Amino acid sequence: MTDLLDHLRTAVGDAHVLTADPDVAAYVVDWTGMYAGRALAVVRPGSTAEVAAVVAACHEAGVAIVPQGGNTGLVGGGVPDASGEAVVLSLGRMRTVRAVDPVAGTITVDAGVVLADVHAAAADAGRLFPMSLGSEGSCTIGGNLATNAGGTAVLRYGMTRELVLGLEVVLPDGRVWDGLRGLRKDNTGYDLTQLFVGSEGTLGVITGAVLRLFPATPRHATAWVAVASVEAAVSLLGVAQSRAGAHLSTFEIANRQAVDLVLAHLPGATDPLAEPSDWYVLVELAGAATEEGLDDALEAILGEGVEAGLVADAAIAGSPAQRSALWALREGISEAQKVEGATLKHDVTLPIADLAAWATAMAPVLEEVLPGVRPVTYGHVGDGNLHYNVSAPVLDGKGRDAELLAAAPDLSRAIYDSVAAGHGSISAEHGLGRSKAVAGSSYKSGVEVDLMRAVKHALDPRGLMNPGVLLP
Ligand code: FAD
Ligand code: 2HG
Ligand code: ZN
Repeated sequence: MTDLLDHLRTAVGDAHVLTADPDVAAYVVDWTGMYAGRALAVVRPGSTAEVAAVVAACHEAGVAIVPQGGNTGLVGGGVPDASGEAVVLSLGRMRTVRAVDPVAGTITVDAGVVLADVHAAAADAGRLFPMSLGSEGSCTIGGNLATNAGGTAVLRYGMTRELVLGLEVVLPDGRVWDGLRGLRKDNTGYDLTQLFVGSEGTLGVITGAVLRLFPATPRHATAWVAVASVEAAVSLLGVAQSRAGAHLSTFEIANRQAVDLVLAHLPGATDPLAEPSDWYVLVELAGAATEEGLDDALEAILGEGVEAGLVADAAIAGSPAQRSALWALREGISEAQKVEGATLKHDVTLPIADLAAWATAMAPVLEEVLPGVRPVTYGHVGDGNLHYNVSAPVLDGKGRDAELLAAAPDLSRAIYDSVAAGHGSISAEHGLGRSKAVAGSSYKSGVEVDLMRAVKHALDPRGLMNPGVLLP
């Protein structure tokens, strides 16, 4: 392997090939702390040509590559396994915004550009890049594309795959595919761009992307709403859709357990409502600077919700600071649950009409597997997507994480079997990574798995791109 390391140093410079334990430490453990591996080296190329040279050298040496962006993934897909045989290829130095075209509505970026920096570049041009994730200060466009990330703006703008027009990709043998065309219309064969979206680093390394921009929406009307049940939340969604139409940009849900964790663990978080509720919804309408009437529309939604017995109470943001405080209650849940202790994550989608009955039926099933287990349920109810995450039972004031981890296979199987029976998906937006690679294939038909394997084999016949991720 000395030869390979020499080649890598020649390709990217000595300073960007990391091998010492303290230097690689941050790259081999994921955000959750549940996935920790070892790496032959961490390589940090600074350009597409350098990525191509690194990939070609690894291909030649038969060494596996784990692409990594911001390392905020939640399914263990961006960190190596325990073998220590793979190279982690970090896109962290590729942070150039290559071009912004407000009239065409496009922005062209390096894959390592952080999502928040894309927001800022779009805003500087008077436009909006709508993807919105709690991790947006660290996650990268390459990671967003590789996971087909969702988030809180999917309801209005769609998943990442709906926000991309073209890609530049370094293929597993080191060749570069330049698909940075950015055309709205291009019916010239298979859609290769979409093939790489959601491929989780298993088909190539994304090095650049042309993304779609939208008109800016600087006006907001935001409310934190107490509702009695998931059923009430879904009914209120219907009211909001009818009253706000295309202005409805966010409709998120959280149970009391989730909000309690935020209030307990995140400094400055406060409950805006006097009485506790079993469930909450964060509703936001957004519009252009010239659009008036968002506040009236929000009040009409809440008024109709109260009359229909769906809404128990609500806090409306009266200032940008209040809006941020309401958002923090929702966006802080992942972090708060991590501070609380071990988390079993289940990122599920079901038909929206079935969500309420599913969540109601699931709680007693989990209680039977592990008495006292705490469902921390939240997510993108407007997309039919719940984060049905589970925290440990508390006994004598202490979370019993070891019991939770011991029961994890049974708890997750119960949840996934029930989701599959309900014609849902066991990964709505986080991908399969390492944590769900086996489960992902087991809930698909043989035909579907065969097709996926055929695509993988066609692009990466030597199986060097992120082995063990997505496909077991
Ligand atoms: P990484 O974690 O580095 O990698 C993720 C996967 O993509 C890995 O398989 C990796 O190999 C691959 N990859 C990364 N870069 C490339 C590349 N350039 N080319 C090829 N493959 C690559 N996700 C959502 O969908 N919705 C949410 O609302 C959401 N909220 C989050 C909130 C928090 C607090 C956190 C910690 C995470 C959240 N996530 C969410 C998950 C995560 O942020 C997303 O999956 C994000 O898209 C990952 O980007 P990243 O740059 O960190 O990728
Ligand atoms: C969210 O919606 C993210 O907040 C993270 O998708 C969910 O941590 C999680 O399980
Ligand atoms: Zn989410």
